[in-house]
Amino acid sequence: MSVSQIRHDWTLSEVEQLFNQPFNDLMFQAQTIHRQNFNPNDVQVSTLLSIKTGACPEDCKYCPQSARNKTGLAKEQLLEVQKVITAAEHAKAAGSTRFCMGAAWSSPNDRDMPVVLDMVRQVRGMGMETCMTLGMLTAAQAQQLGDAGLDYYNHNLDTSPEYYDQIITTRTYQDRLDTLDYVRSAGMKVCSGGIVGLGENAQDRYGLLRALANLEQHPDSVPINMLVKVKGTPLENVDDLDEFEFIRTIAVSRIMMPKSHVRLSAGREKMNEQMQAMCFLAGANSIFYGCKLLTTSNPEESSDVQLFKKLGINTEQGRQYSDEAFEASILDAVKLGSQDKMFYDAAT
Ligand code: SAM
Ligand code: DTB
Ligand code: SF4
Repeated sequence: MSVSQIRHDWTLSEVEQLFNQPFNDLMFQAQTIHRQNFNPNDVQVSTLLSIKTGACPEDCKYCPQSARNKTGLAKEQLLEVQKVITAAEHAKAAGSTRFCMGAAWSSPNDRDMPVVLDMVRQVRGMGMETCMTLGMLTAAQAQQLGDAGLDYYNHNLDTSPEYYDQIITTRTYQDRLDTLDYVRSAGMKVCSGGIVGLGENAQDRYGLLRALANLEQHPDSVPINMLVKVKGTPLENVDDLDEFEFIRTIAVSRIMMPKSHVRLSAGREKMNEQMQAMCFLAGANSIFYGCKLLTTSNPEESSDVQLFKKLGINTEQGRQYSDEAFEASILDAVKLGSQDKMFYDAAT
């Protein structure tokens, strides 16, 4: 089997074996596959903006925006388009290439669609990639977004099918899969991942990654979030997930979905530089950039710039190295075990 073969038939025991191999072997395998598919020193950066905050009717136990969770979050109406454009301009000036707009909706109301579509057109008109996460969509809403030029739609599976009803009861796993189908059918790219550290067990992490990788087509972008524990949510006191387990989750995502961007997502504020560097080594090649996620904080832009400088990371400019010659040379290097050939020089 080629190490970067695209598969959609993973079994739980195969995922378990990937997770539980010695850490160094796992990291080597993930980094090898990463290098077959991407420039290892490029990281894509996306900036988030909450375009409608709080009072969400869904009961997601992790979420500060659910109306059932008493988090003291101020509820806001849908933002005016001009405010969204101003935030996108700031993000672009700070070096972000994708602008991701999120709304605390169960699903968008048709009467809000014209405003949302206007946001897509205008942000795209600024030369940024666009992403939205608005909850469940109908096929018709997905088509409208696709026709307006939305590049990506984010809709996470969140956790394994087995653990799901411990976390959300107001929409089903199948509802989520249906939205992902509508997004694909409307010609948009799919951004779908999940959260770890929800109190799930290891089998649930295997199940989440298996559900993502066994989709008919791998998501183009796979956000892996570490739970941000927010006071007033039912998960505020859940035990911390071991950091190596988080890094292993990134590495296994990279191996199972070799050509997808794996995003080191929420939770970075609590991670030190070395931990983040390990995540990049494990194959993460995207982050949320900007001092705020949707409602919680994220590292300052300046500290991310410093970290990238220390690590020699470039923000991605659409360069990908997936051509056969590059892949063959990397495979040769792996076979020979040659360190010299393994390391790609970001500056060339
Ligand atoms: N309301 C829409 C939905 O849920 O489909 C879109 C916005 S929602 C906030 C997007 C994603 O953010 C969720 O699916 C979840 O994976 C992630 N998220 C929300 N709260 C989080 C938290 N406290 N820690 C980590 N990730 C979180
Ligand atoms: C995703 O997977 N993570 C982002 C984005 N998609 C929309 C959201 C993280 C939210 C963290 C909690 C907050 O800031 O409200
Ligand atoms: Fe609402 Fe999305 Fe938060 Fe769930 S994750 S409560 S759907 S905003």
